[in-house]
Amino acid sequence: MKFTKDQMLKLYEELVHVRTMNDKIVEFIFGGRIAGAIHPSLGQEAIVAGLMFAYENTPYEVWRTGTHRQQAAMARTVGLDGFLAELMNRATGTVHGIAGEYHLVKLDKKLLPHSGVLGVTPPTATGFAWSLKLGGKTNAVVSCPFGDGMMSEGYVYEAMNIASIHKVPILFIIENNGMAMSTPLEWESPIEDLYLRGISAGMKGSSIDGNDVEAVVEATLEGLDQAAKYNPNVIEMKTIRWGGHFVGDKQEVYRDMSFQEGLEKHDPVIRYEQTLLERGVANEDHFAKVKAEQRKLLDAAFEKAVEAPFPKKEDFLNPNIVYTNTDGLPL
Ligand SMILES: Cc1ncc(C[n+]2csc(CCOP(=O)(O)OP(=O)(O)O)c2C)c(N)n1
Repeated sequence: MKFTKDQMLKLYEELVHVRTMNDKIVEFIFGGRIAGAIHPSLGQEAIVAGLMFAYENTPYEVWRTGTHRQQAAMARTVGLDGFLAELMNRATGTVHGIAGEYHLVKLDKKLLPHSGVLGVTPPTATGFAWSLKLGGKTNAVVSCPFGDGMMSEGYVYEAMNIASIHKVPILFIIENNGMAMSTPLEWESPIEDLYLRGISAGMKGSSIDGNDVEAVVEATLEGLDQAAKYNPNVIEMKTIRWGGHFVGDKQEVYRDMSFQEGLEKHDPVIRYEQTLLERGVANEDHFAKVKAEQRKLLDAAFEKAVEAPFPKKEDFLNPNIVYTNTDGLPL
């Protein structure tokens, strides 16, 4: 795909947006301003930014599942202010702050459920995509990103098998960051290339450099296109988890920390800056400007969210709040 100058600048802005959101999450947790186990996408920004861009630049209606590492993409789907308030369990959140990011569902915004139980999301997403086909809905697809650890759960194989047999309009995206909590990939998989799991289910599949934001966009657009033609498929995006499993997790206790050597070579933001410099599309002043703008935007958004009140006790028992509204369903 040939990216226009505007598209390249937009992609850079998205990368910086995702990186800044990660930085803000770390700042708020270590600053004692929010609590809970939050799993940022530090080092994996190209996947989050690339998916956000692809979802907004495909001709298809994209129903999508979130993950515990895709805060920025989920925020883009449901709205930044509502998402951040939800992340912080504030009453102004997308679903009144009672779901948090893990249990957030917003059907009228095409955000499908994702489960905290590893492995459950691909089967439910496959069922939803199958219903789109059975209901005669065309030009609508499901995008289902998940990690390498989840790929080892039995349900995921079954989901891929069913999707392949019934030609369901779904794109499976495996974010292979080489770690599942404290388990390195080689302890849970005898093969390094996880897209082969999809091939074994009879789907098309590929493996790409998940730290190359343009490669993520191109592969995702193609994968969505195939899915819309009832060719379910899988893309493995290889990346590196920089931090612990969640903010505050002491990964040095269990992880071989040699992965940190030369890490900047894989930094998706630095890499794209080099690409834009080489192409003469942007300069250092532009990079600094975008970083300052994103910082300002997210400083304000995080402050607004954290200042909001918590939900009331009654909200947790209110069925109109607890259960998702099915108004957004297409069929
Ligand atoms: C069935 C189940 N087992 C274990 C867990 C605990 N757990 C939560 S996230 C996670 C690792 C997920 O790894 P991966 O799918 O690679 O995603 P990543 O966190 O690396 O993005 C584990 C083991 C869980 N939530 N559900």
